[in-house]
Order: sequence, then C-alpha cells, then structure tokens
Amino acid sequence: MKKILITGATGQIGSELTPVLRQKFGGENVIAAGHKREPDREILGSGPYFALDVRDKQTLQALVADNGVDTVFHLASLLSAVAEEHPQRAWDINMNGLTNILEIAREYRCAVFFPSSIAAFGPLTPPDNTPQDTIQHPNTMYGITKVAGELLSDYYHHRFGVDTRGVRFPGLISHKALPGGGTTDYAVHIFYAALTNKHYDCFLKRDTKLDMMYMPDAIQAAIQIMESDSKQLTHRNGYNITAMSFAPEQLAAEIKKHIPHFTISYTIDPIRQSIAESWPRHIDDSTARDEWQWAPQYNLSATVKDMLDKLSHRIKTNREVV
Ligand code: VAH
Repeated sequence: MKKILITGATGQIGSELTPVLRQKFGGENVIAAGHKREPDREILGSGPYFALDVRDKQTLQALVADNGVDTVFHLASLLSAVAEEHPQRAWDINMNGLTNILEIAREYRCAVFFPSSIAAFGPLTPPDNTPQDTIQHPNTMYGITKVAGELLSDYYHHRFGVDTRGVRFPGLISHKALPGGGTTDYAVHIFYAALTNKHYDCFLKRDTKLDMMYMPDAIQAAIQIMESDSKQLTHRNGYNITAMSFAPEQLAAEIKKHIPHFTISYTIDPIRQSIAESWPRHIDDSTARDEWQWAPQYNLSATVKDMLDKLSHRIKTNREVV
C-alpha cells in the first residue's frame, strides 16, 4: 500500500481509518473522499479531501488515475435501517458504487477492501457460533447488498485477478463520528445519553444479543487483512470477525459500573428490532484468526471504559462531535 483512497471517509469507520492510515503512510498518500461537502477539521487539515458520490464513475476514475492510487478502502454505503427506508437508493449507492470501484480497480490494478457485515446473514442462518461458510439469506436490502458485494468482490478476484479482501463487521462502537442509520447505533448513542442526561431510551429489546466491536479493533482488522500475505487468504472476502457479543441490558449494566445513576428504558423500533432479530447472536471468527491472525484487543469492559473516558473529555472540552 503506497497511495490509498478511502471512500466514505467522513463516516463512522472512515473518520477513524483516515487519520490512522495518514499517520502510517503520510497525509498526502491517503486521499479521503466523502459525500459531505465539509468534513471535520481533522480530515480537512491532514491530507487531501474530495467531495464524491461513488456513483459518479468518471470522478472516481480521475481520482484513482490522477493520484496513482494502488489501494481503495471502499466504505461508502447506506446502513441497514436507512436502507430499509430507501431500498432502491441503497441498492444504487451500495451496488453501483462497488461496481464502479471494482471496474476501476480492474483497470488500474488497485487492491480493494470491501466491508461486509453480519447483516450478510439472515433468519435461516444458525444464530450462535455462526460458521464462516453457511446459509446467507438476508431479508434486508442492506444485507442483500452485502452478500452481493462479497460475491462480486470474489468474482473480480477469480475472473480478473483483482486483489479484493474484506471482513464481515459486527456492530461498531466509536466515539469520533456518530453512525448514520444503522441498527446497532444504540450501542453508540447510549454513551452520549449516559454522559449528558444519565438516561437512555433504547430502540432494541433489552435481550437483543448482537456481535459488536470497538472501532480501534475494526481499524486494525481492515489494515491487517490488507497487509496480509495474499497466499494465506483462502476466503478473501467476507471473513467473520467479532470481539464481543452483548444485549442492551448487558451494555447498560457495564455503563452503570461507571455511572451508578444511569438508567435505561425501552421504546422498540419495530423495523430495527426485526432487522436485529434476522442477524446472528454470535459468529465464529476462527477462520480469520487462523488465516490472518485476527485478534481483537477490546472486550466489553475495556470498550465501555475507553468510550466514557474519551467522550467525557470531548464533552468537557466541548469539541465538535462529527
Ligand atoms: C448497521 N452498523 O447497523 C451497521 C452494521 C452489523 C451492523 O452493519 O447497519
């Protein structure tokens, strides 16, 4: 990796991956592209940024060609809940965006990181210790675009030799950028609510167990798989990875250890509840651990402690929350 393009650079993953890659490879060598006209100061001030719609193949191609990009982290995507509200737009952005990236990668010999998700599984998938290779029959538009994305990425590798790689991310917890329109967003919003008014009204049922991961582990996974020896990767796209699995009531109990008066209530959002119930409760990530030594660092207690430390500092210093 020498010259990197990150699409979706202003999103929940992109806003943390961009500074880490710029630290590692040099600001000028990491081009950030996002749908926002005005990203946050950190991204604007540390390297090149371009406003970009990933459906605009011409602009995307010019960015890759003019900058000699050799690796693309393609993060631009509509997430699960908003994709159920706007399924046709989700297919357009998620699939035509990916097709543009893969076609340009084929022409300019770029490696491509594609983030799949546990959403690539569905109600027929074994929900506990979900195997790497099993039934994938998602009943959400987001999940359909993730399965299709995994298959298309595999195809471009086998048919055209494009170096495509990817993981199935669980719900991601982060303190830099708020997630936009996901089903697991409760696991981020709860921290802001706990610190600002010691109460959170959760849109998922108290016992809805889902795989989760703290963002530093997610960033490490994305970089580690792209730096792995290609010969080690038999699965290539869509590696199961997770760090922990918990339900809202367990997360609330962990937060209460730090904020004793914190309380949680439940006002269920039927759409996001039904999406969550179609996903596995806990996936088996032994294949990623075997093939490219995946190893998360943050469990639930370490995540809660770091999130509360970082966010309370942010709220105290009143720094922008992107
Ligand atoms: C979502 N955060 O909720 C994403 C993620 C597994 C969930 O893909 O849509």
